[in-house]
Amino acid sequence: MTKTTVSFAALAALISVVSAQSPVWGQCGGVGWTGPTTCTAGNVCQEYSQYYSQCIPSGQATSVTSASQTSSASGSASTSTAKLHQLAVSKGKLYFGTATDNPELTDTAYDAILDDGTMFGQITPGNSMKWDATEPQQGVFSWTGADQIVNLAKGNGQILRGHNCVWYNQLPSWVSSGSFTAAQLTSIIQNHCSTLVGHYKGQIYSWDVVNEPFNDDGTWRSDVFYNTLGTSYVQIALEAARSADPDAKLYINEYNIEYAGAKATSLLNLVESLKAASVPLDGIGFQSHFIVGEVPTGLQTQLSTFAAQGVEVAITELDIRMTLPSTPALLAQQKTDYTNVIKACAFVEACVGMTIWDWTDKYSWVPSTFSGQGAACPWDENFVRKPAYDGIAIGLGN
Ligand code: 9MR
Repeated sequence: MTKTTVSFAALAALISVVSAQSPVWGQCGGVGWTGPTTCTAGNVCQEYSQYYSQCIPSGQATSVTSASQTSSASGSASTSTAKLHQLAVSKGKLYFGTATDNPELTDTAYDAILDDGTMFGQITPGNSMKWDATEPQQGVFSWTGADQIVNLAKGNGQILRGHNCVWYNQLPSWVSSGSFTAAQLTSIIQNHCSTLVGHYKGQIYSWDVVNEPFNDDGTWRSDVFYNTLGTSYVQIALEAARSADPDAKLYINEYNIEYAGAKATSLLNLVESLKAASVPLDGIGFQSHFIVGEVPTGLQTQLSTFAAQGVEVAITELDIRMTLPSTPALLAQQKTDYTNVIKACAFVEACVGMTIWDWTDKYSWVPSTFSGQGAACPWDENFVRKPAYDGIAIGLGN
């Protein structure tokens, strides 16, 4: 009878592979992925494409049409040879940039494109500066993920947008489920924003200090901040950020303000009242998560209207999704749509730059949130440029 001997080291390695679990927002699957395929408690492994699955909080999981079923329709290709950040600068803009996220950075083919400072002159961390990542327990700050992206951008000569200090979403439960007095929550916000912004003092071009404060009907969003402090939380956060880094541009970032309506009006009124009260506010971010064929025609007017209140503006999270599968007609419309968004910013002097919410369909947030939709980025999931890429170049005058 033969005896099988397993070395202790091999056994330990096996146990660690079997027992390891990815944390929230960590990768948990995809072609070539050899790490953990399960998630820590409270999170589920959500497939974004055949190449990438991510741990997300259980409440945010949806059923997904895999982006792998959605490759760009054949016959549609980009022909532009221009580099987007270079074009933006030649148009007098500060940057053309992209969001990225830590788990993607293990993808070396992805990195090769991300690291091209002539393509992307600006980076926004998609998740790693959020409250759940940076202050998971009260007073305990964690910079690992955010530092990785800040260092990468600095190494590439790319400027950074910080995202974000105060948002109703991706809050650790000690904040979202806490029951605080107004004084306690004031000091919690001050400590969070000043520590976060202060940690990166001098390294961040602009901060989304307050993210998504309004409901679509223009009422204030009900969350721990508004429910405890009323509208004053906005001022508290902006002032804390200003003292922590006087040179960073301080933004409020919002969606569905790209066309005239109740939400845009509420934000405009807020800008006016903050300015009148000399609260530090430098910019308004237009997220710009659009649908093919439905880009608001009033975008340029909206950018100008906000700029007239004495703030700069920026396109901060652009993507233009479609119902899958993509077709040549949808991709052609998407190209036109990208051109129109970029032109709107190009024509408004106070619009400083544009950021896409990741550059490739491989890592887009869209399919996991809108079932059956995707293909929202200018590069497909195989890093092939789509007609949308040429659309951006055209919008930048090329
Ligand atoms: O891109 C982010 C995605 O990975 C997260 O799952 C999601 C969870 O809330 O947040 C995404 O980014 C959001 C951004 O922070 C604020 N505007 C909307 C973006 C897309 O949901």
